[in-house]
Amino acid sequence: MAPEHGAKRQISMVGGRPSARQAVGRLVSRNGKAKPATYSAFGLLRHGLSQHPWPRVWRQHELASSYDAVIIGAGVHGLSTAYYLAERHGISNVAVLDRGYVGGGGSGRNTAIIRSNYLTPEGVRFYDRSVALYRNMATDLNFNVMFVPRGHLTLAHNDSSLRTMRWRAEVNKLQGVDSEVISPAEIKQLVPFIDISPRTRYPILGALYHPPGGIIRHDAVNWGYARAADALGVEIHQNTEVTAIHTKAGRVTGVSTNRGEVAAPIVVNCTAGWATLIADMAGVRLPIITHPLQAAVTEPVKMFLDAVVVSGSLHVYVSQTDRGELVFGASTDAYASYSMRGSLEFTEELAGHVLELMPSISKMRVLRQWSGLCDITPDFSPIMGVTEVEGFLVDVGWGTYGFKAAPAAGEAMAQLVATGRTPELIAAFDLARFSEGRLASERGAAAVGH
Ligand code: PYC
Repeated sequence: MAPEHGAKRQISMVGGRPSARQAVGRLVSRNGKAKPATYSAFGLLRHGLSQHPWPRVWRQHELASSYDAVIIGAGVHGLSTAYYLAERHGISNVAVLDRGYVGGGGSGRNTAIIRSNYLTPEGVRFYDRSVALYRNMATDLNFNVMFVPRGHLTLAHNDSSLRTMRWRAEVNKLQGVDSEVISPAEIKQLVPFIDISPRTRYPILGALYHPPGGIIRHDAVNWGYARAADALGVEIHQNTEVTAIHTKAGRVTGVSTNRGEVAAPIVVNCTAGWATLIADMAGVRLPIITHPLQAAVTEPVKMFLDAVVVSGSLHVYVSQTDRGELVFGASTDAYASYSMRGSLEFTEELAGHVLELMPSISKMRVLRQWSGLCDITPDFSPIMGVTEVEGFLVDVGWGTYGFKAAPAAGEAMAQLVATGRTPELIAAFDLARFSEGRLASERGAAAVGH
């Protein structure tokens, strides 16, 4: 355990969970823990025959005047923090506030890639914990999150990126994570449609192959956490914008919202895109610059691409969903902005790069493109933990890594709230590292160059 932080909690962790009767459509298990209603073939049949509506996946509440903890942001980080607070630590008098809707920010806009093939030992250990939690998530949350570990390939098109892939493979192996560098012929076996000929503009020299990597259904992860947190007594408040954060004598006391005032001894900033603006409200400055990141999806076709394929040099990553669509992403837009508009330049560049890798898909049509916001820190690692304002905690600065990190981040942040101590797993990602000169650079593990 890292040293205790100054923000020792003064809150009493009274359960506050709903009774079995209050939790309509929810159950209380034999060990006394509240659980969401089980989704099963029998349940489906019963509901079909009885024509009874399914219970709401999460409920609406009046906003109370105080909570043990307020979490800002009902994306996957805020929801997972709330879920683990309730599930692991019995702290359920918690409000998750969001000015929009559940999963409406980066949590519903990412390309849903899961992996732990990072560059630093701290990063590998941390993201590997997330992969482990994702692996069991469907069972833990009783929600089909559709995680498929299809394998993840990061292509190397020049000697220096091949060297970085070898470096990452060695660091991964030392941390017990399955990654190795493979040859173009082995790549071709995994991805038959890829062009590995030496005549291309960026010939493929090898790849970092990471079998545990894969894809998941991101909306299902958001909804699964929201449903499970709600069943444990957490309140989710959509359309509830935080307009101010209050402090007294160096510690947080609560927030103002468009629906009223809320007192809380703990406020956790789990926002992305607007993390700096929220932190500003508490008087905390974060070393973050926000850039848009665009993505696109094609019409569905028969399955032909099993692995996730990433090319840093071509600034593109691609995977095929279970429905058959190809999902593409690229680098962040070059300029800092809060805009979430797509651009024609993005689609044109993306198409050119994808066809350099897979010329045979030139007839596929792009159906949709969209954009999200990435909060980028100087070392491409997140900022998790305490701030100079007691009780004001941050889980921010995720750049392009946020979605895949959410289970481990939520678990660790919940532990920090509950115990007052920073878990070892996230100690390297504290805010103080920027003033103390101990960065944790994960730039070399970015899917594509930014
Ligand atoms: O880091 O794997 C990644 C990633 C994919 C899309 C954005 N980031």
